[in-house]
Amino acid sequence: MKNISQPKIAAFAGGVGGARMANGLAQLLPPEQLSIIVNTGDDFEYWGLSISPDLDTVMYTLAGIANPQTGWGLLDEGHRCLENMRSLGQPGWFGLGDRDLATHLTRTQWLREGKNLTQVTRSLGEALGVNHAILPMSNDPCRTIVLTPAGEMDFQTYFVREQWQPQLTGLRWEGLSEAHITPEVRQALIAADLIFFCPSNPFVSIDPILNLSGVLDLIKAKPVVAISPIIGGKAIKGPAAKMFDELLHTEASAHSVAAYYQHRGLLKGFVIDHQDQDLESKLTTLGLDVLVTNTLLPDPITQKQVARVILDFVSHLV
Ligand code: FO1
Repeated sequence: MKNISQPKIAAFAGGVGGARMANGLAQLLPPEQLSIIVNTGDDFEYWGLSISPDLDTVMYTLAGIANPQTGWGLLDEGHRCLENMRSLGQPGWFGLGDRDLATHLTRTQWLREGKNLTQVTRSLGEALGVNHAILPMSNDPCRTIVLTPAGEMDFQTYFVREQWQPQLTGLRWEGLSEAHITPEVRQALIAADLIFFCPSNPFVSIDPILNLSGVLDLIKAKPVVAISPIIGGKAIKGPAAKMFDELLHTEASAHSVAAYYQHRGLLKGFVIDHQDQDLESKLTTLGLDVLVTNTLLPDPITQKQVARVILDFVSHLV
């Protein structure tokens, strides 16, 4: 019998909600019990720099230096470089802050020197005092491409430049057939007693990880628990609700999130907010163990409280 009081958790995360949930777990679980596997489908090149927004958002959040208003980028940030880039006729739609630039310059340099993304992320995290393993899902590029009636575009152009307003007709991943999970991700999935899907966008944060060859096989024998990123039919941030409508032509709800994952028979447990407690019985008919609790994650103290309730819940599932 596993030492269930010390379950090893592999958490899948992307975006601000994912980072905040990971931060709650990281406050309660030591590094040897928590691996955070992060989406890299949002990665792109901008100003000649290699940008990995979801890796940086997890790293900054765990380091306690993320901008609390936006959730991404750094607090106490300036934008002098951005101003000058604009005056030089450079694009300015992706707001890179002055302090944040150091991360992108360093990542770009280290990648150019031959470090892989996992090594770069480890070194950046160590420099910022983050002890938990922040694991890119792959060292290979596997970029989310958004399909719209007007053509396709990379994820950041859709999400930031177009403020995720274009109507989606589909998604695809550039490089998916050549991309591999990293040895570190493989090891984390094999060692995990439980897989946890953070409250991230199922389509552009969790699916890019699940799509990678071998991941579904590595997790199918494990208990998987997800927390809904949709509360009261709405996403806290970003296009998740809009994507249920445009991609699946279904109404966004905690139930549609669970059903989306259950089509692949993925989940054993599901966490929903108090606002959605009327969905509990419907969810149990999907064969799910359901936890109803607060799932809003505005600050580190609340993130830790939510994580504690979730860890108590999942300890009965491993
Ligand atoms: N999101 C925005 O909506 N506007 C921005 O200008 C912006 C800049 C930015 C810079 C660095 C970074 O790590 C993230 C940034 N984001 C910005 C957020 C980012 O686009 C999203 O958080 C993820 O890609 C979605 O998961």
